Order: sequence, then structure tokens, then C-alpha cells
Amino acid sequence: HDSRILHPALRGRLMSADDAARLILPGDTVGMSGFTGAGYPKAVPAALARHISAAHAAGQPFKVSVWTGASTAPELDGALAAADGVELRLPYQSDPVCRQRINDGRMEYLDIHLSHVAQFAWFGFLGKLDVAVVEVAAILEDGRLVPSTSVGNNKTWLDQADKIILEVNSAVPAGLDGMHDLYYGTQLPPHRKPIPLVRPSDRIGEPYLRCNPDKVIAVVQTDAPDRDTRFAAPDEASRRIAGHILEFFAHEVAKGRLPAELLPLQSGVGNIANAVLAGLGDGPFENLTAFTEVLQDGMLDLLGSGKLAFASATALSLSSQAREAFNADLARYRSRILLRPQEISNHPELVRRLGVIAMNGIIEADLYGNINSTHVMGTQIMNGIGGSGDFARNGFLSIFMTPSTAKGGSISCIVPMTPHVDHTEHDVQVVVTEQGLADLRGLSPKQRARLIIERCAHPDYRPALRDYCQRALAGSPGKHTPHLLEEALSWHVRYLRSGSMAAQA
Ligand code: 0RQ
Repeated sequence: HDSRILHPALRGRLMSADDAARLILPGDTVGMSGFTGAGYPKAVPAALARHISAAHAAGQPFKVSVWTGASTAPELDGALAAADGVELRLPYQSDPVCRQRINDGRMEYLDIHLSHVAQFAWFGFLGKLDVAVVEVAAILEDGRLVPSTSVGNNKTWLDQADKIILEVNSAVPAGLDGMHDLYYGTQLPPHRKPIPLVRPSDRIGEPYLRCNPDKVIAVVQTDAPDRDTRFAAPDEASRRIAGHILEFFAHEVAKGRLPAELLPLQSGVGNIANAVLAGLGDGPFENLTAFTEVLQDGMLDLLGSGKLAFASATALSLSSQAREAFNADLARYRSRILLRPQEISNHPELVRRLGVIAMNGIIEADLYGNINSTHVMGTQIMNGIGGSGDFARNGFLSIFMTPSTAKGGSISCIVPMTPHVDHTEHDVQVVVTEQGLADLRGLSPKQRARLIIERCAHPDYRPALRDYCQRALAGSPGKHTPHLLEEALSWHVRYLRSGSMAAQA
């Protein structure tokens, strides 16, 4: 353990997770490391949850606000939510207990674009950060930190927090040292300069996090792996979605709109995203690159097979099996992966410059291509917008994918109107389901509607969607984006009342 804590004074601040957690006070805002189940603190949050539960049992109020990079794991989000210890949580989460608390109205949740979090903290939009709790791989002699399996917002938390608690996790492979790129050149307006990154593989910063040792109030040792982020083997629908996307890429290359090696890929979370990556592994494209936020199993496979030449991300979000393979073969990946702060991995300037191809999963799309990625039936949060907006708005191409139905066919994922919109029709170029792919570029709203129904909707729901369109065109005062306002959300209302969107016979 000690070989990972080389700074003498910080070695003197070693303590148990319980003692460290006691330094976090009721009402504090805590910036935690962690991005899609990678690099989150493994011990202090659970100890904090125990203290919170004890305080509640003694009749004392105790809540903290929690900022992270993105989703963490049961040991952090789950434990604190179960203890009713979170006043407000930001940004992206995907924990079932946390989700339940938010939907029960017992926890506030602020779902913001992942690229906005660090700059909002710097702008002072979010208030003061009291404590940072950050997992690292090691502490160097001069106090700089070797980052863990994710970078997320750690740079900002370490800079902004009054007090710092470090978790040094000896389960993080030492070979990760050198695979991070911390850019310290982001300024505040009006002093910002162009970010000097023109290829996904460009190194523009330093390998280590800077940290003022005087702010470090505790160092805790852990030896625990990241969350096991498992993927289901691609099912038939996912394979077909992947097939449509690959065919589309081939078409774009043939038309001369995409180079043979495509453009840097961004791929979201979930099984469908992973299936698309698996599809690319079997496809004709070589020398691919990725400029993305999460490097998941499918992307590691592509790196392994050589199809993917380089990946820039902010987190390694792997299953335990893929992690073992990665750790055993780190030397092979070292020069082909860079982990960056999420303000860089998701930066609109860079996504636009590089011409990223954004591919993200959704809950539902409406006839005109408005996308709901976050809210089930309009009011219940699923996960959050994550980085999908950072990439979709600014990418070369923004592709959204979903099976055409959910819950055994009782829900159509193509609806007349989405009761919540995360990505407006203006940010959406392609919608794809297992039924087919709608290329919406250059089309007006009514043209988009026709294509989305005929290409993407499930055949069981197509007649009702066509019928809605016709009646909306006849009855809508505006013929640009026709709607029957009193009926537009009736499919969702019907599902909530009867358990199915299908019209009753
Ligand atoms: O729920 O497992 O309980 O049945 O939603 O759906 O089809 O497995 O799809 O795993 O790709 O997730 C939008 C959630 C899709 C994800 C979402 C139900 C469905 C199932 C999952 P069950 P699938 P995926 C990068 C970018 C936003 C953030 C983002 C997501 C569950 O892709 O969170 O893109 N995206 N970030 O049954 C009711 C519908 C439904 C529905 C699906 N229309 N109505 N339930 N479901 N459609 C990553 C980060 O930024 C960190």
C-alpha cells in the first residue's frame, strides 16, 4: 500500500473510512469522483451513509448534496439514497434506489449536460463545494495524484473544494499511470482560448492531477474493484439496429460524405450501444477512432481486434471479465487510450471540430424527431441526459436508437408527441429502430413524420400513427408541425390507465 502514497505528510493523514467520513458535516456539498461505475470512492460514501443513518435514528437531520462525474455504484449512490442522506444529486445517475427516491419526491436531482458541470461549478452557478472525495491510483512524492479508472470532474472538485479526502485504491492497476491527459488550460470567459486538440489521440495536458496537499484532510486506503458493468449479449433487435447503422455508414462512405475510416465515434451507454460496437467489429471499417465519454466492453473489443486505432474517453466502464482482460494486457492498450476530464471528453468545441458521430439510446421519439432520453411517461426519471446532448447537438451526425416498442409491445417508442424532450428535432439527424433507419437530414417536419412512421415505427402502431398525422394535418391550425393538442399525449395517458398504448378494440 505504502508504495502508492509517496507524499510523507499525506501518509501521516491515513485513517479509516469511518474517521474520514466523520469529517463530512450535515449540509455539506460533496464532490465525489466516479463516472459510469468507474473510479468512484469505495469506502467513504458507505461510511458516510452509516453515520447519516445513525444520526437519523437519533432524531438528528443529516443530508449532504452530492456532485459526481456521472453514475457511480450501489456503494455510493445506492447507500446514500437508501439512508435518505442526499439533499440534491447532480448530474447523471442510474442507480435503482436513487432513481426510486427521486421519483418518490424525496431527493432533488439536477440533470445537466455532462460538459456543463465543471464550468457551472467554476462560474459559481451551483454554489460552494465543501469537500471532495476522490479515488486515485496513487499519490506522488510531490502531492500530485495518479488518476483512477475515470477522470470525470475530479480536476474541478480538487481545485474547488475547501477540503479533500483521497481514497487510494490498490486494486487500480499501476499500469494506468500515464494513460490520463489532464488539460489545465481551460479559462473562464472572457479569457478562453481555443483548446489545442485536433485528433482524438492528441495529448494536450499532463498525466497527473494537481492537488494542494494542505487541503487534504484524510487519506483512506481501499482495495476494491469498480462496479461490474455487464452487458446482455446482443439480442435480435439490437443486432438489427446495428445492421441498419452499418449499412448507413457504408452508404455515406460510398456517397463521399464520410471517409473510409469514418469519423471519431461516440457511443452511449446500454445494451444497444454495445451491440452497435459489436457490429462494427464484424463490419468492413478499419482504422476507426473514438472520441467518447465511456469506453465500454464493445469498444475494448474493437481496440483488441485492431479495428479501433485509438479511443479518447473519460471513463473505463467495463464488465469484470473485460476488466480482467484489460488489466492482463494493459501494455497493448497503453498507447491507444487516453482518459480526459469530462469537460474535455464532452467539449462542444472539440465534438464539433472533430466531426464526431454521436450514437445514443433513447426512451422514445416523436413523429417529428423530438427525442425523450430520460423520462418514462413524461414524469419518471430513468437515468439522465448524460453526455448525449453534448455530442448530439455538436456532432457531425447525431444518431438516436431504440427498439420500436418496449415492455413486450405495450409501448410504442414512436409516439405522436413526447411528453418530455431532451433532444429537439433540430438536433436529430437519424432515428433507427430494428424496423429500419430514418435519415432525417434536409427534411421538413411533415416529411420527417412520414419517414419515421414508415421506417421506424412497429407495424402494429403504424396505422394509428398515420391516422393521427392525417387528422392532425386536417385539424391543426398550423400546418408546419401539425398536432391535435388535446390528443397528442393520449397514448401516454392510455398506457398509464390501461397498461397499453394500443387503442382498445
Ligand atoms: O427497462 O429493463 O425495466 O425493461 O428502459 O431500455 O431498451 O434496454 O435500452 O439499455 O439502451 O437504455 C434511454 C435508458 C436506454 C439509455 C436509455 C425501458 C426498457 C428498459 C432500458 P427494463 P433498453 P438501453 C452516454 C450518453 C440517456 C443518456 C445517454 C439512457 C429500459 O440509453 O439512459 O444517452 N440514455 N447518455 O423497458 C417506458 C419507453 C421505454 C421504456 C425503453 N418508451 N417507455 N420504458 N424503456 N423505452 C452515457 C452517459 O452520458 C453517462
